Amino acid sequence: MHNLYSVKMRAAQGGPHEAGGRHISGAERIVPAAEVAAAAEMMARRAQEHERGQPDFINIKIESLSGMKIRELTSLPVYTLRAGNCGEGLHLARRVLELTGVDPEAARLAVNCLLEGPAACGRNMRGAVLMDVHTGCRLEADADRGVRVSYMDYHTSAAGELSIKLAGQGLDNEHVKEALCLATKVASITSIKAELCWSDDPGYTTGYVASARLGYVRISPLKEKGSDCGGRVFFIDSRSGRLMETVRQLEKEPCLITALGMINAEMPYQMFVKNISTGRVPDYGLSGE
Ligand code: PML
Repeated sequence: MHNLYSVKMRAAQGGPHEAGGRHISGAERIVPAAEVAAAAEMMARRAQEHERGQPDFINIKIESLSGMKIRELTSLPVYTLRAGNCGEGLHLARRVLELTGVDPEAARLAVNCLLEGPAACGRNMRGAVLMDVHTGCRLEADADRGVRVSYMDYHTSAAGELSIKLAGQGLDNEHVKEALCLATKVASITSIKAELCWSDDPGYTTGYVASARLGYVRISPLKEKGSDCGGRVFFIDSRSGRLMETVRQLEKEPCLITALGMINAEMPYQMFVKNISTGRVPDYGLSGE
């Protein structure tokens, strides 16, 4: 894996993000030199066709990753849990967060933070909230900016296989592929205990809880159709003393997914708990569920 480039796009309406423009779309890839032009063209088109609106600012950034160490990862196993409505979905999300070791009050605060949207989480914040796993205290240095995860993609061979596997469960769409890639990078950083996310796209109501121990747990729905509230919360143990190093890894360390975890069929919550307590996640004390 050499001669790779990072290609990133961000688009906004009403001027650049840094001048108060409204975020419309963002994407990123890591590709060989020969695919840079095609990736950039695809991103420009994607920015212009986004359901959140027509951007008047599109930034495409291309950087060589030459000389940088690129970590190779296996994607998290995927689970899907169905809820009767958003309230039930959010309740499930809090329970799964608690299974990862997030304090119940921190889980409640994280859900509220995403429900209340950008105004509560920092105006125009495109990055993620960093929250203490025990206390629910916000840890990011700049609450308006948040923490941005960057420099991640699938290796070409894994991307093809992933599409086939996801299609088998009716999940072969960009939301799932990009979120699974990001969640896998985030979960691979040992100081991060869990992540909560749902999309700010008004038409996309599924979200997830992810962690290295439980996998990528999709929950549907987590929000009402038509709502543009959404975002990400990463839970970190601030007592680890690794806050700055964690932010550096999230924002700067390149990762490529070269192998794939299981893509499971939709299952009830109780079966999910049984699955993780008897199978891949030994020694986790979930048998009381
Ligand atoms: C999925 O269906 O697995 C994706 C859920 C989160 C999507 C986040 C986003 O697209 O902004």
